[in-house]
Amino acid sequence: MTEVDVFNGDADGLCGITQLRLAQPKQSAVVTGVKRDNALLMQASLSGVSQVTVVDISLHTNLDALNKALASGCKVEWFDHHHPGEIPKHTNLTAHIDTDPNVCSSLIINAHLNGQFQNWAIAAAFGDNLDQSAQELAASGTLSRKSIAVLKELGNCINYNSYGESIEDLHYHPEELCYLMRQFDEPLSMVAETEVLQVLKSYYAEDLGRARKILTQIVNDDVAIAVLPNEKWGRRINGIYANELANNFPKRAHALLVEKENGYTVSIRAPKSNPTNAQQVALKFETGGGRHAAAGIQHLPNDQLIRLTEALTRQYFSS
Ligand SMILES: [Mn+2]
Repeated sequence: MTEVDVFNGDADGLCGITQLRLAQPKQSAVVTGVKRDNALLMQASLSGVSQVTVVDISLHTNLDALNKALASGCKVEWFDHHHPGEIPKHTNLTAHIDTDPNVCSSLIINAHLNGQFQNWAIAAAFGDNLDQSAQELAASGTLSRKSIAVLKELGNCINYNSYGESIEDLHYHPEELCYLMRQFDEPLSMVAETEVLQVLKSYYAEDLGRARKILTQIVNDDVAIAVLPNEKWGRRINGIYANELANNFPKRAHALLVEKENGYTVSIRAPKSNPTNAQQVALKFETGGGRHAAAGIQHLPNDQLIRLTEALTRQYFSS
Protein backbone atom coordinates (compact mmCIF):
# COMPACT_ATOMS: atom_id res chain seq x y z
CA MET A 1 0.00 0.00 0.00
CA THR A 2 1.57 3.23 -1.14
CA GLU A 3 0.63 6.50 0.48
CA VAL A 4 1.48 10.07 -0.48
CA ASP A 5 1.34 13.32 1.49
CA VAL A 6 0.87 16.47 -0.60
CA PHE A 7 1.17 19.80 1.20
CA ASN A 8 2.06 23.45 0.70
CA GLY A 9 5.65 24.24 1.72
CA ASP A 10 4.62 27.20 3.89
CA ALA A 11 4.11 27.19 7.68
CA ASP A 12 0.45 26.22 7.44
CA GLY A 13 1.08 23.25 5.15
CA LEU A 14 4.12 22.05 7.08
CA CYS A 15 2.61 22.42 10.56
CA GLY A 16 -0.54 20.73 9.26
CA ILE A 17 1.17 17.62 7.94
CA THR A 18 3.37 17.57 11.05
CA GLN A 19 0.31 17.31 13.31
CA LEU A 20 -1.19 14.55 11.15
CA ARG A 21 1.99 12.47 11.05
CA LEU A 22 2.60 12.87 14.77
CA ALA A 23 -0.93 11.57 15.38
CA GLN A 24 -0.63 8.83 12.77
CA PRO A 25 2.94 8.04 11.69
CA LYS A 26 3.24 6.76 8.12
CA GLN A 27 6.03 5.97 5.70
CA SER A 28 4.35 8.10 3.05
CA ALA A 29 6.04 9.73 0.09
CA VAL A 30 6.11 13.53 0.14
CA VAL A 31 5.18 16.09 -2.52
CA THR A 32 5.70 19.75 -1.62
CA GLY A 33 7.20 22.94 -3.03
CA VAL A 34 7.51 26.72 -2.74
CA LYS A 35 4.50 28.60 -1.39
CA ARG A 36 3.34 29.85 -4.78
CA ASP A 37 3.38 26.31 -6.17
CA ASN A 38 -0.17 25.23 -5.39
CA ALA A 39 -0.93 22.84 -8.25
CA LEU A 40 0.96 20.16 -6.36
CA LEU A 41 -1.44 17.26 -6.78
CA MET A 42 -0.92 17.45 -10.54
CA GLN A 43 2.79 16.92 -9.98
CA ALA A 44 2.37 13.87 -7.77
CA SER A 45 2.71 10.56 -9.51
CA LEU A 46 -0.25 8.63 -8.19
CA SER A 47 -0.24 5.41 -10.16
CA GLY A 48 -0.49 2.51 -7.73
CA VAL A 49 -1.12 4.88 -4.82
CA SER A 50 -3.91 3.87 -2.44
CA GLN A 51 -4.16 6.89 -0.13
CA VAL A 52 -3.35 10.58 -0.56
CA THR A 53 -3.44 13.17 2.20
CA VAL A 54 -3.57 16.78 0.98
CA VAL A 55 -2.95 19.84 3.16
CA ASP A 56 -3.29 23.55 2.41
CA ILE A 57 -3.64 23.61 -1.36
CA SER A 58 -6.80 24.54 -3.21
CA LEU A 59 -9.07 21.73 -4.31
CA HIS A 60 -10.29 23.89 -7.17
CA THR A 61 -6.78 24.32 -8.60
CA ASN A 62 -6.13 20.58 -8.37
CA LEU A 63 -9.58 19.33 -9.39
CA ASP A 64 -8.50 17.44 -12.51
CA ALA A 65 -5.79 15.56 -10.64
CA LEU A 66 -8.23 14.83 -7.79
CA ASN A 67 -10.85 13.40 -10.15
CA LYS A 68 -8.22 11.25 -11.80
CA ALA A 69 -7.01 9.93 -8.44
CA LEU A 70 -10.56 9.15 -7.30
CA ALA A 71 -11.37 7.42 -10.59
CA SER A 72 -8.32 5.20 -10.17
CA GLY A 73 -9.62 3.98 -6.81
CA CYS A 74 -7.32 6.08 -4.64
CA LYS A 75 -8.64 7.35 -1.29
CA VAL A 76 -8.12 11.07 -0.73
CA GLU A 77 -8.34 13.09 2.51
CA TRP A 78 -8.18 16.85 2.02
CA PHE A 79 -7.59 19.60 4.65
CA ASP A 80 -7.73 23.19 3.38
CA HIS A 81 -9.10 26.72 3.76
CA HIS A 82 -8.94 28.05 0.19
CA HIS A 83 -12.10 28.32 -1.90
CA PRO A 84 -12.68 24.79 -3.18
CA GLY A 85 -15.21 25.41 -5.94
CA GLU A 86 -17.62 22.50 -6.21
CA ILE A 87 -16.41 19.56 -4.12
CA PRO A 88 -16.84 16.24 -5.95
CA LYS A 89 -19.17 13.79 -4.21
CA HIS A 90 -17.25 10.54 -4.06
CA THR A 91 -17.08 7.85 -1.39
CA ASN A 92 -13.26 7.89 -1.61
CA LEU A 93 -13.00 11.63 -0.83
CA THR A 94 -13.04 12.99 2.72
CA ALA A 95 -12.89 16.79 2.64
CA HIS A 96 -12.23 18.94 5.72
CA ILE A 97 -12.58 22.37 4.13
CA ASP A 98 -13.47 25.61 5.90
CA THR A 99 -13.09 28.97 4.15
CA ASP A 100 -13.74 31.06 7.28
CA PRO A 101 -11.17 33.91 7.00
CA ASN A 102 -10.05 33.30 10.61
CA VAL A 103 -9.20 29.67 9.97
CA CYS A 104 -6.19 28.03 8.32
CA SER A 105 -5.50 24.41 7.41
CA SER A 106 -3.49 23.74 10.57
CA LEU A 107 -6.36 25.02 12.72
CA ILE A 108 -8.76 22.69 10.89
CA ILE A 109 -6.37 19.81 11.60
CA ASN A 110 -5.96 20.89 15.21
CA ALA A 111 -9.74 20.65 15.69
CA HIS A 112 -9.78 17.29 13.86
CA LEU A 113 -7.12 15.99 16.30
CA ASN A 114 -8.80 17.53 19.37
CA GLY A 115 -5.88 19.83 20.04
CA GLN A 116 -3.31 17.03 20.41
CA PHE A 117 -0.48 19.07 18.91
CA GLN A 118 -1.95 22.50 19.43
CA ASN A 119 1.32 24.43 19.57
CA TRP A 120 2.09 23.46 15.96
CA ALA A 121 -1.30 24.90 14.98
CA ILE A 122 -0.58 28.12 16.88
CA ALA A 123 2.73 28.57 15.02
CA ALA A 124 0.95 27.92 11.69
CA ALA A 125 -1.80 30.45 12.39
CA PHE A 126 0.82 33.11 13.12
CA GLY A 127 2.62 32.14 9.90
CA ASP A 128 -0.60 32.48 7.90
CA ASN A 129 -1.01 35.99 9.37
CA LEU A 130 -3.99 35.00 11.56
CA ASP A 131 -2.65 36.65 14.70
CA GLN A 132 -5.99 36.86 16.45
CA SER A 133 -6.85 33.20 15.91
CA ALA A 134 -3.36 32.23 17.05
CA GLN A 135 -3.60 34.35 20.21
CA GLU A 136 -7.05 32.97 21.05
CA LEU A 137 -5.86 29.38 20.71
CA ALA A 138 -2.73 30.19 22.73
CA ALA A 139 -4.87 31.74 25.49
CA SER A 140 -6.77 28.43 25.84
CA GLY A 141 -3.55 26.75 27.04
CA THR A 142 -0.89 27.48 29.61
CA LEU A 143 1.78 29.07 27.40
CA SER A 144 3.84 31.94 28.76
CA ARG A 145 3.99 35.17 26.76
CA LYS A 146 7.58 34.37 25.92
CA SER A 147 6.61 30.95 24.50
CA ILE A 148 3.82 32.49 22.45
CA ALA A 149 6.31 34.97 21.02
CA VAL A 150 8.64 32.09 20.07
CA LEU A 151 5.80 30.24 18.31
CA LYS A 152 5.03 33.44 16.42
CA GLU A 153 8.63 33.81 15.31
CA LEU A 154 8.75 30.17 14.29
CA GLY A 155 5.55 30.44 12.22
CA ASN A 156 6.71 33.62 10.53
CA CYS A 157 10.16 32.21 9.78
CA ILE A 158 8.88 28.91 8.34
CA ASN A 159 6.49 30.97 6.24
CA TYR A 160 9.34 33.23 5.08
CA ASN A 161 11.31 30.12 4.07
CA SER A 162 8.58 29.17 1.57
CA TYR A 163 8.86 32.32 -0.56
CA GLY A 164 10.78 32.13 -3.82
CA GLU A 165 10.35 31.36 -7.51
CA SER A 166 11.76 27.86 -7.13
CA ILE A 167 13.18 25.52 -4.49
CA GLU A 168 16.70 26.83 -5.30
CA ASP A 169 15.71 30.19 -3.77
CA LEU A 170 14.85 28.64 -0.38
CA HIS A 171 17.14 28.06 2.60
CA TYR A 172 15.53 24.74 3.54
CA HIS A 173 13.66 22.41 1.21
CA PRO A 174 10.19 22.08 2.77
CA GLU A 175 10.59 18.31 2.50
CA GLU A 176 13.62 18.47 4.78
CA LEU A 177 11.69 20.62 7.25
CA CYS A 178 8.73 18.21 7.31
CA TYR A 179 10.91 15.29 8.37
CA LEU A 180 12.64 17.41 10.99
CA MET A 181 9.44 18.88 12.42
CA ARG A 182 7.73 15.52 12.98
CA GLN A 183 10.51 14.53 15.33
CA PHE A 184 9.07 17.00 17.84
CA ASP A 185 5.64 16.73 19.48
CA GLU A 186 6.34 20.19 20.71
CA PRO A 187 7.61 23.00 18.43
CA LEU A 188 9.26 24.74 21.38
CA SER A 189 11.51 21.68 21.77
CA MET A 190 12.51 21.90 18.11
CA VAL A 191 13.43 25.53 18.68
CA ALA A 192 15.51 24.61 21.72
CA GLU A 193 17.23 21.59 20.20
CA THR A 194 17.88 22.62 16.57
CA GLU A 195 19.30 25.68 14.86
CA VAL A 196 16.41 26.08 12.38
CA LEU A 197 14.79 29.13 13.94
CA GLN A 198 18.10 30.93 14.49
CA VAL A 199 19.21 30.26 10.91
CA LEU A 200 15.94 31.42 9.37
CA LYS A 201 15.74 34.45 11.65
CA SER A 202 19.14 35.68 10.59
CA TYR A 203 18.48 35.19 6.85
CA TYR A 204 15.09 36.87 7.23
CA ALA A 205 16.70 39.91 8.87
CA GLU A 206 19.43 40.00 6.21
CA ASP A 207 16.95 39.86 3.29
CA LEU A 208 14.74 42.50 4.86
CA GLY A 209 17.73 44.73 5.56
CA ARG A 210 18.72 44.58 1.88
CA ALA A 211 15.18 45.39 0.74
CA ARG A 212 15.00 48.39 3.08
CA LYS A 213 18.07 49.86 1.40
CA ILE A 214 16.33 49.90 -2.00
CA LEU A 215 15.01 53.34 -2.83
CA THR A 216 11.21 53.56 -2.80
CA GLN A 217 10.12 55.56 -5.84
CA ILE A 218 7.33 57.94 -4.95
CA VAL A 219 4.97 58.16 -7.93
CA ASN A 220 2.65 60.60 -6.13
CA ASP A 221 1.21 61.13 -2.62
CA ASP A 222 -0.80 57.93 -2.84
CA VAL A 223 1.35 55.54 -4.86
CA ALA A 224 4.91 54.24 -4.46
CA ILE A 225 6.88 51.46 -6.11
CA ALA A 226 10.17 49.71 -5.41
CA VAL A 227 12.19 47.45 -7.70
CA LEU A 228 14.20 44.57 -6.21
CA PRO A 229 16.98 42.90 -8.19
CA ASN A 230 16.81 39.51 -9.85
CA GLU A 231 18.50 37.73 -6.97
CA LYS A 232 17.44 35.01 -4.57
CA TRP A 233 16.93 37.43 -1.68
CA GLY A 234 14.74 39.70 -3.81
CA ARG A 235 12.54 36.77 -4.86
CA ARG A 236 12.28 35.63 -1.22
CA ILE A 237 11.45 38.92 0.46
CA ASN A 238 9.28 40.88 -2.00
CA GLY A 239 5.92 39.83 -0.58
CA ILE A 240 6.99 40.31 3.03
CA TYR A 241 8.55 43.71 2.25
CA ALA A 242 5.39 44.77 0.39
CA ASN A 243 3.45 44.02 3.59
CA GLU A 244 5.92 46.04 5.63
CA LEU A 245 5.61 49.07 3.35
CA ALA A 246 1.82 48.76 3.43
CA ASN A 247 1.90 48.72 7.25
CA ASN A 248 4.35 51.63 7.53
CA PHE A 249 2.58 53.87 4.98
CA PRO A 250 -1.07 52.91 5.44
CA LYS A 251 -2.46 55.63 3.17
CA ARG A 252 -0.30 54.66 0.20
CA ALA A 253 -0.71 51.91 -2.42
CA HIS A 254 2.46 49.97 -3.25
CA ALA A 255 3.84 47.85 -6.02
CA LEU A 256 6.91 45.76 -5.27
CA LEU A 257 8.63 44.60 -8.44
CA VAL A 258 11.30 41.96 -8.79
CA GLU A 259 13.38 42.11 -11.95
CA LYS A 260 13.47 39.03 -14.12
CA GLU A 261 14.27 38.27 -17.72
CA ASN A 262 12.36 40.67 -20.00
CA GLY A 263 10.26 42.08 -17.19
CA TYR A 264 9.16 41.86 -13.58
CA THR A 265 7.03 39.91 -11.16
CA VAL A 266 4.83 42.31 -9.21
CA SER A 267 3.26 42.30 -5.74
CA ILE A 268 0.54 44.93 -5.36
CA ARG A 269 -0.80 46.13 -2.01
CA ALA A 270 -3.84 48.39 -1.70
CA PRO A 271 -3.56 51.15 0.94
CA LYS A 272 -4.31 49.77 4.43
CA SER A 273 -6.70 52.71 4.89
CA ASN A 274 -8.64 51.66 1.77
CA PRO A 275 -7.90 47.97 1.19
CA THR A 276 -9.83 47.56 -2.06
CA ASN A 277 -9.33 46.83 -5.75
CA ALA A 278 -5.70 45.67 -5.83
CA GLN A 279 -6.93 42.78 -8.00
CA GLN A 280 -8.66 45.29 -10.33
CA VAL A 281 -5.28 46.87 -11.04
CA ALA A 282 -3.61 43.48 -11.48
CA LEU A 283 -6.34 42.16 -13.80
CA LYS A 284 -5.55 44.93 -16.29
CA PHE A 285 -2.48 42.86 -17.11
CA GLU A 286 -2.47 39.48 -18.79
CA THR A 287 -0.95 37.48 -15.91
CA GLY A 288 -2.53 39.43 -13.03
CA GLY A 289 -4.84 38.22 -10.28
CA GLY A 290 -5.47 38.31 -6.54
CA ARG A 291 -7.64 39.76 -3.80
CA HIS A 292 -8.83 43.23 -2.76
CA ALA A 293 -5.98 43.95 -0.34
CA ALA A 294 -3.19 42.08 -2.10
CA ALA A 295 -2.70 41.08 -5.72
CA GLY A 296 0.08 40.23 -8.13
CA ILE A 297 1.24 40.05 -11.73
CA GLN A 298 3.28 36.99 -12.66
CA HIS A 299 5.02 38.63 -15.60
CA LEU A 300 4.97 42.34 -16.36
CA PRO A 301 6.85 43.01 -19.62
CA ASN A 302 9.50 45.76 -19.35
CA ASP A 303 7.61 48.16 -21.59
CA GLN A 304 4.49 48.04 -19.40
CA LEU A 305 5.95 49.54 -16.24
CA ILE A 306 4.49 52.93 -17.09
CA ARG A 307 1.10 51.37 -17.70
CA LEU A 308 1.31 49.87 -14.19
CA THR A 309 2.10 53.18 -12.45
CA GLU A 310 -0.70 54.81 -14.45
CA ALA A 311 -3.17 52.09 -13.46
CA LEU A 312 -2.17 52.43 -9.78
CA THR A 313 -2.51 56.20 -9.99
CA ARG A 314 -5.93 56.01 -11.63
CA GLN A 315 -7.07 53.60 -8.91
CA TYR A 316 -5.62 55.27 -5.83
CA PHE A 317 -4.54 58.90 -6.44
CA SER A 318 -7.05 61.05 -4.66
CA SER A 319 -5.96 64.69 -4.62
MN1 LIG B 1 -2.76 28.29 4.52
